[in-house]
Amino acid sequence: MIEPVYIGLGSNLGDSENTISDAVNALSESADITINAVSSLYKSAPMGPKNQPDYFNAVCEISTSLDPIELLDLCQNIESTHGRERKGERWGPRTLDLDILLYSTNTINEERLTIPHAGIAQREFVLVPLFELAPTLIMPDGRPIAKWVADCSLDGLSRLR
Ligand code: ROI
Repeated sequence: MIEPVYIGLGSNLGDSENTISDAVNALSESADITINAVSSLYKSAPMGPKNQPDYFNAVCEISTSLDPIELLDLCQNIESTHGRERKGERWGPRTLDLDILLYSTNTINEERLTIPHAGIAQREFVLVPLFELAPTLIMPDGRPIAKWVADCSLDGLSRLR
């Protein structure tokens, strides 16, 4: 299916800016993915434990012929290539996080994958870059993304470039 899919990128360990641009390049190297747009880069205060560095966040829009689980596998491979370790610490710092935020208008509830990504409504570091790319997007609950942004605290978020 070739319909817009949105991927959230986050990093707060190492050279986060480079890691995020490398991750976009890695996605674009897949024959099954076209990058349509990449948001500005944002800096955001950590959600969860505060004793970790600020995060860099961005969102990209892709078209892909991969199904959601194939795309998840690819994202997890790219995370591993960038030194991501899954140590089980909940909401700890990470070199790279790639989250499938939206996969067209699909709702998915599987063991490995929840789409829309859980917690998206509280995450200004996801909603604001997503809004930048798709200001007229209708979210899976039928409400416009502008309403989701309006209902979300924007404290601690800044746009870098
Ligand atoms: N906080 C911010 N600001 N940005 C993230 O990408 C991010 N990712 C996470 C948790 C630990 C929830 N906090 C975050 O996974």
